[in-house]
Amino acid sequence: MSEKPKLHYFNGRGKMESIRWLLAAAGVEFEEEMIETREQFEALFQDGNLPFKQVPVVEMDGMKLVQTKAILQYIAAKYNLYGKDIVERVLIDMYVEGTTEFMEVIMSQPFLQNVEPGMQIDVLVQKAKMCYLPVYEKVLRDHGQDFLVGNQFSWADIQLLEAILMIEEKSANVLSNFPLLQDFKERISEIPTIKAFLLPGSKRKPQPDEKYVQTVNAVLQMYYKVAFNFRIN
Ligand SMILES: N[C@@H](CCC(=O)N[C@@H](CS)C(=O)NCC(=O)O)C(=O)O
Repeated sequence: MSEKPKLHYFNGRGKMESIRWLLAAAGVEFEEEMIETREQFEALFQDGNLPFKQVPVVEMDGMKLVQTKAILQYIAAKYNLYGKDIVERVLIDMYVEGTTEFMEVIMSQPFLQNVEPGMQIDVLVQKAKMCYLPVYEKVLRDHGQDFLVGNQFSWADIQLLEAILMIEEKSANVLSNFPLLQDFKERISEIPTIKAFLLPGSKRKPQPDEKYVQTVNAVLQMYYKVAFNFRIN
């Protein structure tokens, strides 16, 4: 029997959360090694085998996987959540890229300084309503099917649900003008593996709090002072 994947990351959402969602949706149990200190972070890379010295790191199938997108693509392909041909695959990639882009803006928000918090949330919600959600509503309307791609449950559906729930945390009625996305949310949330992941006590992480932000800042040290540049256009 193969070992459970082991996820190395902070005890919070960040770039690992979509990986947690995808594994959970695929029905794969996993373990987590939470990074709390700079020493732990550096120890991860001491053998020199991890090229970018960044997390997420996922140990699975005898490999230490890095780079979030590559990890997600591997898991999606392995568990048949990545379409049946290259046309479906590119659609899944396109839809996933859209949700990733949006979730990354939300994710970086607690680490930004000198921007008034209410202002950030207003901009995010407006952008979701005007630019992102209409794309997915239209896809569902145009083909009239239950899932985004190929009439089959895929990584694109999983990540869209993750993104919808994240936006709803900022604005509860954000789906009010998107009836097909409301139905989509209900439908995908009922898939047994996802339903279980949405229950309290699962490995799904809560919204970032002060402690999470402090830990990430302390572990990554200088990194956040230079890496984030908030784009609102
Ligand atoms: N392209 C990488 C970026 C990963 C990344 O920026 N990770 C951050 C934590 S969320 C990190 O480890 N930063 C430390 C560094 O770059 O030195 C991915 O998508 O996995």
